[in-house]
Amino acid sequence: MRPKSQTRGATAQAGLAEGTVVRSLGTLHRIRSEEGAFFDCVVRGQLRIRGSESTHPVAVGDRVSFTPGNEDNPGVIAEVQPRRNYLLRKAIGHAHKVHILAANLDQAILLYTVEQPATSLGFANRFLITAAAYEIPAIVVINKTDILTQPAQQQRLAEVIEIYTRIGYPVYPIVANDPAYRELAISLLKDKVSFIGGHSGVGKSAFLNLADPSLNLKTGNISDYSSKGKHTTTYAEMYDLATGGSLIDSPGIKELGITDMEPEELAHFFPEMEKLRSECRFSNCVHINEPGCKIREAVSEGQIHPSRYDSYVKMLEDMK
Ligand SMILES: Nc1nc2c(ncn2[C@@H]2O[C@H](COP(=O)(O)OP(=O)(O)OP(=O)(O)O)[C@@H](O)[C@H]2O)c(=O)[nH]1
Ligand SMILES: [Mg+2]
Ligand SMILES: [Zn+2]
Repeated sequence: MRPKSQTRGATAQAGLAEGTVVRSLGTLHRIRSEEGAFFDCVVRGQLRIRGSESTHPVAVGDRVSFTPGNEDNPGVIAEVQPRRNYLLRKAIGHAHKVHILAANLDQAILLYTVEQPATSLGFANRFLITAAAYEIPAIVVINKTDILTQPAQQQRLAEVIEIYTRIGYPVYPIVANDPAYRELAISLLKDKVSFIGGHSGVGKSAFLNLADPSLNLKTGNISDYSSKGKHTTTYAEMYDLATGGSLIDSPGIKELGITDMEPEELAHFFPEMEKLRSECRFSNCVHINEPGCKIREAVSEGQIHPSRYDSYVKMLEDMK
């Protein structure tokens, strides 16, 4: 354990700069200092690791104090400040570990596609509920609406808009490679730190390019974007927009994860269930087979969309 005097704010320590992690690649972390300069830094044994359940002690969006390096040696991260919030997914190959995707967010953007590739409602629900659980406001952006030419596709689009609008999420149908949507993208991102999530190929990088064409990020080929899991973007990176705000682009995700939640808490993060919960006969109702359950009544009466209740049941099972 380190002496108390050294664990105080990093600003108290001479020679340390403060900044934000904008990218994290293997052992090298790129930091943007308060003055807007970039430094590549490594982590040394001295780092105070908060959230030790993570496979990775430093995440994009982390506020850190660091010693800048020079031409021959990378800088060194001294301390990671406590995270205001974060999003995570389960780490591949580590049953009990998680991978923090991004930290200290003002907003989570779910980039949804009806087709090419189709995003499942289950994925969308889990994304929104996870963001809510970490107190991150979320919005739904539906991309590739230009390819929905068949009546059945239009109907599907209308249904998705209806599901999420009704429960209170802002929903924006867009076409990321059409500059007519640039002003909208800019206004959604302005002066916020946003994370954009969605499957590989939904157009996350295209959305960044829409908001700021000077970023010129690599996007997938038209010819392979219908096949899932192409992963054109291979690591998370935070980009500052000329028009204000920062956006974290990341590789496509399969799903987000939640840790440390009690089963009775899950319904809190479904806005349409949260409203009705207090009307269940039992205060500790988990809305599966208890008598007098208002939530199940609302599902059978069509007030709660079946896909939302399905997601609820699946997420509850995952917690066991
Ligand atoms: N028709 C159409 N194509 C789009 C739209 N937005 C993006 N695309 C195309 O979809 C493909 C995938 O876009 P990307 O931006 O690379 O997707 P991504 O979500 O960043 O994918 P990963 O980096 O693999 O996670 C590219 O060929 C884009 O040009 C859109 O609104 N309409
Ligand atoms: Mg990408
Ligand atoms: Zn209930």
